[in-house]
Amino acid sequence: MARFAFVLACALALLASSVASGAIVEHSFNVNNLTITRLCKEQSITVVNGSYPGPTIRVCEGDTLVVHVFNQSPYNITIHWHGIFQLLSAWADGPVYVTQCPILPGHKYTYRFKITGQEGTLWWHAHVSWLRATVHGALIIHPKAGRSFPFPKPYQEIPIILGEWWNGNVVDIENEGLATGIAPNNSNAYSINGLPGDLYDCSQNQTYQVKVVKGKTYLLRIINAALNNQLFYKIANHNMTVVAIEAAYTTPYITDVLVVAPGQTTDVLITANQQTGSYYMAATPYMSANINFDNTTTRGIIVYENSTSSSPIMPALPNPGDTPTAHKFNSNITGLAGGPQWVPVGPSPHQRGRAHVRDRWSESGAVSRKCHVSRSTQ
Ligand SMILES: *[C@@H]1O[C@H](CO)[C@@H](O)[C@H](O)[C@H]1NC(C)=O
Ligand SMILES: *[C@@H]1O[C@H](CO)[C@@H](O)[C@H](O)[C@H]1NC(C)=O
Ligand SMILES: *[C@@H]1O[C@H](CO)[C@@H](O)[C@H](O)[C@H]1NC(C)=O
Ligand SMILES: *[C@@H]1O[C@H](CO)[C@@H](O)[C@H](O)[C@H]1NC(C)=O
Ligand SMILES: *[C@@H]1O[C@H](CO)[C@@H](O)[C@H](O)[C@H]1NC(C)=O
Ligand SMILES: *[C@@H]1O[C@H](CO)[C@@H](O)[C@H](O)[C@H]1NC(C)=O
Ligand SMILES: *[C@@H]1O[C@H](CO)[C@@H](O)[C@H](O)[C@H]1NC(C)=O
Ligand SMILES: *[C@@H]1O[C@H](CO)[C@@H](O)[C@H](O)[C@H]1NC(C)=O
Ligand SMILES: CC(=O)N[C@H]1CO[C@H](CO)[C@@H](O)[C@@H]1O
Repeated sequence: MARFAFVLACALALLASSVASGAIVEHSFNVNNLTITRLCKEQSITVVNGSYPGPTIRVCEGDTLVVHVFNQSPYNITIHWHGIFQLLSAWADGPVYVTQCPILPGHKYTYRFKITGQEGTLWWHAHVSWLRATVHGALIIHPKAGRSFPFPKPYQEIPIILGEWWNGNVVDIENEGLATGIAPNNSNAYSINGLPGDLYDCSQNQTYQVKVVKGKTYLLRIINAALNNQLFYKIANHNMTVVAIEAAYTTPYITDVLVVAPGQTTDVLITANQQTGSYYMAATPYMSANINFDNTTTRGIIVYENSTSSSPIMPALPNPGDTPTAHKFNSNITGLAGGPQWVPVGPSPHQRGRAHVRDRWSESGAVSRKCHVSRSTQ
């Protein structure tokens, strides 16, 4: 239903404006507390609009996105539009103390920027402290009306947000790490669309499930919203065809495993072409360094329509240190030369590989907390 509504909205935008100018898509975000139970424990987390993950934003390439952020949380907040080029709108990018002062508790701020030259999946997240652990959501950019994907139209699109969960307040956990100089506490779980899945305590009923129809092809929009770890992602018995990363189309690449670094996105097509039944999708870390990390596994279930199976098939996952698998995947991804929004960069498509891996601290705010911009801008 949502998908059809969205297609309609794109068509209306086409009627209402010229093809070139795009529509204005306007939303409000209320940043507030949510009391939630995970891993046997009730705790208060910071989210947008009372949901974890937060709302999915959908635009068409060429649209202008306007988001009014009302900070009803006890924390300083900014929102970063991860991966958006921000052409001529750098001040809307969101990293705290880099492009703006924080939105103080009780204050509001409006982000306004045009999205051009990008199609696919990105995401938005808080860019203050570790709050992005729970303040995040998908940002989906469709081709503008009259244009199509450079691959067959999928039956349905399914956002898959991989998250990282702490038993405890993430701001306190970060501050504890900064104060002691010792690595902050590891996370206690990973999650799929906010649910840790049945390998964790008290989480049997918190396992993400999605229904598919045999014979249909689905576009999974996979986002690694974890803070610290690259993740392997697999679906039992199903290959995936990678068609985009970071809102840029790729040469279609068939694989049975993905590696997605924190902050990165990968769009894949899967066809429900196996026996009617149920199949686990699972994410587990890829970690080549010899350090202590959260080595747990999150999983969700793909259920074929009319399946009567009560024991889903589990994929065999790579070991955390499986660098050959990670390298094979990363080194095989190339841009879709000549495809929509393609811009030749550098001497060869192979040099347009995946972006560098974000380092543990790069977004956590080891920066000055002084702000010289007048409060009236907030
Ligand atoms: C967030 O919640 C507000 C208040 O209920 C609502 O007006 C707004 O449409 C919601 N935003 C999104 C993106 O769903
Ligand atoms: C929101 O959560 C924070 C952190 O747990 C807590 O300090 C604050 O009192 C909560 N505020 C409300 C209004 O519940
Ligand atoms: C970090 O983990 C330790 C050991 O489990 C725990 O005692 C401490 O409360 C945790 N810190 C925070 C801020 O939750
Ligand atoms: C899970 O759901 C079932 C059925 O609704 C219920 O009987 C069971 O107690 C729940 N388990 C947990 C751990 O919440
Ligand atoms: C997955 O792709 C590989 C290589 O193209 C192929 O050998 C294999 O049969 C495929 N597996 C499934 C389940 O489609
Ligand atoms: C995860 O790490 C712990 C502690 O290092 C270890 O005991 C455990 O076997 C590891 N689990 C997996 C699945 O690798
Ligand atoms: C599922 O079962 C219903 C009722 O028997 C049937 O109409 C439908 O076509 C089946 N779906 C698939 C994908 O086989
Ligand atoms: C929130 O931002 C203001 C303005 O930069 C700053 O003075 C204050 O220390 C910040 N609060 C926290 C808890 O970082
Ligand atoms: C299909 C393809 O491009 N395969 C390449 C994947 O990467 C490895 C190196 O890691 C190459 O050997 C393969 O040819």
